[in-house]
Amino acid sequence: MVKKIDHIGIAVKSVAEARLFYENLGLVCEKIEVVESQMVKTAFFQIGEIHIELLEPTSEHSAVAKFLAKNGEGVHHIAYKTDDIQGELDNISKTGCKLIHETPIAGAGGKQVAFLHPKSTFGVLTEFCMK
Ligand code: CMX
Repeated sequence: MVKKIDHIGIAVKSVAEARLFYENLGLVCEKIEVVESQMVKTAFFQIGEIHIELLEPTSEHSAVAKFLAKNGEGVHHIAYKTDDIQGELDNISKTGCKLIHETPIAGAGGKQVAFLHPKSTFGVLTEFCMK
């Protein structure tokens, strides 16, 4: 079972510009990290038990670059925390849900992550993540 929402990913053109909005809300940027495998620069802000993750593409080939070109800036994905990421993937795939990753990959913050296709999740790109 998923435990809670871990973070909400927001696609932005520039982390340097967008972070100011969140800092003006009083949130503190915990870290900025480039995730090479996903071709993104990320910035994390904690609020309560969850995080806001800003996502800036580092390459025109990034999934986030494609999202920005089509939709502009905005909510990109919701990530759910789990203690058994492979179990979540196996369970949800049995329901017919289309997986983007059949096994976890390395994500930001040393987490294992895996995405479900938005066409199987009522239009919301969905991530499982596990520390
Ligand atoms: N939310 C909702 N729908 C989305 C979406 C998103 N973030 N990204 C794409 N889609 C929609 C597209 O609009 C398209 O819809 P239509 O067919 O109605 O036009 C559909 O999904 C398929 O899109 P596509 O153009 O065929 O495929 P893409 O090449 O854009 O790939 C996706 C889409 C989700 C498979 C790809 O973005 C992916 O693999 N994402 C997972 C990895 C990722 O997003 N990494 C970045 C974040 C990493 C991090 O958090 O560290």
